[in-house]
Amino acid sequence: MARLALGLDASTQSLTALLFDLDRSAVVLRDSLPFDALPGHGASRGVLPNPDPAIVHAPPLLWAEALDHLLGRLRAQGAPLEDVVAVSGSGQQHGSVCLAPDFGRRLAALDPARPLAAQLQGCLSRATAPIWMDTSTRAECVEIAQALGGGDAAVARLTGSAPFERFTGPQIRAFWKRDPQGYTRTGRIHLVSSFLASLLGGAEAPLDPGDGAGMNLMDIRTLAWAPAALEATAPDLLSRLPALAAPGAVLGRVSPFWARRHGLSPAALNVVWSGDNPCSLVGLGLLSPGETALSLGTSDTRFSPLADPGDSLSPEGHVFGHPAGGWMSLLCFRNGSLARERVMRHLGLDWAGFSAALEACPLGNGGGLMLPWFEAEIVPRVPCAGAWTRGIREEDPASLVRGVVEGQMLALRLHGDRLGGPPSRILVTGGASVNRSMLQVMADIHQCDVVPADIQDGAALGAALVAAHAWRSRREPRSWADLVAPLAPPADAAFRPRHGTAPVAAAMLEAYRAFETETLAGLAGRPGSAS
Ligand code: XUL
Repeated sequence: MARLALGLDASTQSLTALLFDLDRSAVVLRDSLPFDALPGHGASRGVLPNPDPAIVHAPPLLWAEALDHLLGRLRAQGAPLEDVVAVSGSGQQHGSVCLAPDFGRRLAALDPARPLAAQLQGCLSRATAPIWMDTSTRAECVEIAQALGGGDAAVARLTGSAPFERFTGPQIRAFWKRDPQGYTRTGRIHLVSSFLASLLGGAEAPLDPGDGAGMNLMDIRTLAWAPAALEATAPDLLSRLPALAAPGAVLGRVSPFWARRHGLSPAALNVVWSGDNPCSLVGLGLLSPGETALSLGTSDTRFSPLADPGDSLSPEGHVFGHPAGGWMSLLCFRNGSLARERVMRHLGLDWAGFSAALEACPLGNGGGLMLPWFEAEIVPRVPCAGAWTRGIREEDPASLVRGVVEGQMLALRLHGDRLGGPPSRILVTGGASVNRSMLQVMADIHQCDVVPADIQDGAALGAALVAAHAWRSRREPRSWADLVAPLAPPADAAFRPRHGTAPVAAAMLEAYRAFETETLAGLAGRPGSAS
């Protein structure tokens, strides 16, 4: 009989399941259910329409139905769910599900003969869940920073992040202000991760420090709720929050509901879930500080394990718990592919032409620099759009393409090193990671190896590995490193920094730092667009 770990990933638009074979260290089955396949909840691509673009909510019962449907579909396909020894999951971060006080009792009484979502009608004290795309809580962020004293930096020092609109604390404060009666009716506020783990376990599940840190409510050092942050957010909040568990904690067995309904082994361990970013870190096998991931997507994201949350917490970045223990840093640069595509389209190029232009100009761009803030930027915080250039030859495609790519890499290094420390090696994922010339620029500027990591469904894989590790640790001591080693991408695919590029990169970084500092000082307090 195989021994399988089931990893689930509830992302914005779909629910994905992976079965990981513990003996073969390999993924043996994958299935993904787009939420659009379940049309009964009024959502499109996982979110509910709203006339106000700042308000982005999702219907929580859609997630419940998706879990029921996907496990049923796996069973119908003949997936050996009876061989599953442990289950864990990954959830889109920050989204909050408000539940009536009897939620836990109702979970324990679910009837396996009936669909799950129908039985949860009436459990919600708020019909919809604000998710990470919601930006409607600026006022609450300011109020929380004021109430805690010391501004954004103080909130970041306490909770690992400055108050952000999408974080759960500001969202809870907005709920309490806008609908005090709804707040009073709420017995428990789960995140997407702990809501789904509760459904799997048939009992209220705790949060792990990876997802708990995405709320502006947890003390990032002690990994316990921070009373001052709770106080600054909403009244009587502690009793409404789930417990916080250790990373990878075993919560018990999956509920008999799942065994009877879909044939999941009743002996399978129910392991605490985490957020999708912490799970992706595990899926990429990143365990030690220095090992860094760059995901090149619409936005570019940099994340790496951290030994210590440190004192130099950045009001632009985030520190979360690491599902394998310790901490992780995360920085999200809004102008990723967004900016690259803007330059590509402006020059009438395709990606091959973009790469050729990049290679036509040597490292350093003859002293030219670009601050690639085509849209308002998150890191550093730039409220107005504008691609600021110095010494870029506007009529020369090579100079412009190199300007945007080098500007992005220098920003990744400058701000990434500040929060996450210098990388020893970079694993690069996401659509743009196929652009080889860009990876060479990345290696030259960061002065470390850059390895393309073709890992599918990193968050679901990370969740499966968390489940696998929890199950193994109960039997034989097995290190995290042993578990992830067989999945490492081949090192011979690495891009290495080219000989002689270290001093060039160091000079570029200094010039970029100075240009950025000057430009930000000039922009301070200046609203509107700079482009
Ligand atoms: C992280 C964040 C997103 C969501 C996406 O802070 O908001 O990455 O986790 O699912």
